[in-house]
Amino acid sequence: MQATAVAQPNIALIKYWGKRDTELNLPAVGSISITLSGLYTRMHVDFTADLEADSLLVNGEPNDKLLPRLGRALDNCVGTDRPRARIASEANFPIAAGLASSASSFAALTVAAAAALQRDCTTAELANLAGRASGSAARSLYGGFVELKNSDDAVSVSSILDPLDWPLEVVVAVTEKGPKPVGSTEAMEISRQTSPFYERWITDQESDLATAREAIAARDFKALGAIAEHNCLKMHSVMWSSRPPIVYWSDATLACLETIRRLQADGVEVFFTIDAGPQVKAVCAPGSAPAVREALGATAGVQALLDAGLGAGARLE
Ligand code: 2P0
Repeated sequence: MQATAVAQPNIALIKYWGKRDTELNLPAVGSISITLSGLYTRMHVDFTADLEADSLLVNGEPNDKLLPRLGRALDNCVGTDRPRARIASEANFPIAAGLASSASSFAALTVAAAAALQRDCTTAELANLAGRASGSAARSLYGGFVELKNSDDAVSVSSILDPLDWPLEVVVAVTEKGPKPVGSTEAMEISRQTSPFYERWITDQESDLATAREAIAARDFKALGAIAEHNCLKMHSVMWSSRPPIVYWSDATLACLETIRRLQADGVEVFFTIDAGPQVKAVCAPGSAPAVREALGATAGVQALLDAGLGAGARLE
């Protein structure tokens, strides 16, 4: 009754921020993301009949703080009458720092848990189960360019372009390695309840999704960059205008944006996106990554760079 799965984080180009149902963890808006290669979470789940309690190792260290949420995800995935589990997780990038570690963790956990108990689930079912644990995790079940749409009381997720058809690259500028001040689950609810911009964020999302979808279909880098940057800054405006304000940026975040603006002015094909954390993700057209890497590496406050291409969906090992 054990299995191991690997999943890669994904970065939303058109973001998910806000829930329409907190009980079922259903997003208020659709989203479009790219699944990364190079960064991964590997999750081993071992259900054992005589265990008294679940346990969790994260990169080899016991972790009781994250355990309850993973235990709830297992309950939700395979039922509360499940045997207790030994869970071991391993990631090659910082967790809980706005690098989408919950997406890859819950995608891998769901795939491993279902396989360990020989549940015969389709990818669409696994995506919904992963999404119950973390909205963005539903997208990491699929590779390349991925769209998440809302349906009645579920999500419907699909790959809209294969990575080989448009092999973009991503340079992540890590500006802080510590955990973020407020988790996105809590922050989204604060925004929904208090930001005067929240309603407009929701109503404009369909049009941003359509623009991004068209840009991806046409492989139009400029158009995709323009809508992705706009959607990202709009989401952060919702966060900043919440009460209390939710500000994930640091001065290094802004310095990275300035570097990217300078690269764009010099004709380098790159755009930025920023999630619930201070890291800046620079999305690069094929061939642009070396120049972006060099410029971000020389930007004040950048502590490390991570390189990624576009990768595959979650899978068993
Ligand atoms: C996204 N983020 O679309 C957006 C952009 C962060 C900013 O999805 O509450 O960890 O677990 O469903 O998936 C992060 O939120 O939130 C996220 P929950 P999740 O990638």
